[in-house]
Amino acid sequence: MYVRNGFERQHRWATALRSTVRHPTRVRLGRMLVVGGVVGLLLTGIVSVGLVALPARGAAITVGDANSFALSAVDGLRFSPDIINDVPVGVNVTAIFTNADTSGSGHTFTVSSQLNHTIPSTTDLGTYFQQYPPLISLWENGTGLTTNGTIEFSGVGWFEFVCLEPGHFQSGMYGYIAFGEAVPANLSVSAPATGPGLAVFIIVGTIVTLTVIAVVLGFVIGRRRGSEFEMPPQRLGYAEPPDAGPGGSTPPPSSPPKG
Ligand SMILES: [Cu+2]
Repeated sequence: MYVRNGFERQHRWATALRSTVRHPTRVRLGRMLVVGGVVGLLLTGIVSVGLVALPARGAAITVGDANSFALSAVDGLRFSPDIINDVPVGVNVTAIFTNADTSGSGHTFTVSSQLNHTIPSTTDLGTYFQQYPPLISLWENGTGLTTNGTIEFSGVGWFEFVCLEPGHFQSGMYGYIAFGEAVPANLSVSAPATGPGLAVFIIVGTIVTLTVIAVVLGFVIGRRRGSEFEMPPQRLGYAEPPDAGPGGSTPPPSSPPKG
């Protein structure tokens, strides 16, 4: 009775300790594992979808001896590829332009005629192309549709190409095409404002979330294991072991009685 009363004074603490070894907590732990697993799978899916949805950046092709090349306008206001190397010089080359943008937006493939020149992003393209008529300008308004045209340049060098739809160039819809050489390495198409930023956000968010889940699970599991080893047996409802007498002179129970 005395011992029992003593534990009743610690009612809340004792209850908390006891609850850690009961089945409901194992069920709760199982639920946490399931929820954590589901959350992890969902986040993995989100990351996968996010990465797939992002257009390939810096994709390059080399035309070489071919007499045609293909490129697409893709989701996110990008060209793919956006680097076209080594187009043959002095011959008609067919450009095959596909509108693969699932948003339904129209796009153009419009190549500047100003040799080895990068168009500043603040340029008004209407005015610019009046001054420098494009080498080629293909427009395709329908998703999944393709249009063709030819381009020819009798020299070695590179040109920038853009999309003329309002705001698309400013959003990063441009690329470079080089005749008789590769596009210079210092020319690259800048990352879209929402593309890699969004991917980084998703990846970092996933890492943080999974780390939090791991820490929480580690804490729960560690607490549960700790409770198995550290909890005093009487708090688990077991009988207390017999006290050793003063001086510890109690004989071990295996000792045969002397007679
Ligand atoms: Cu466009």
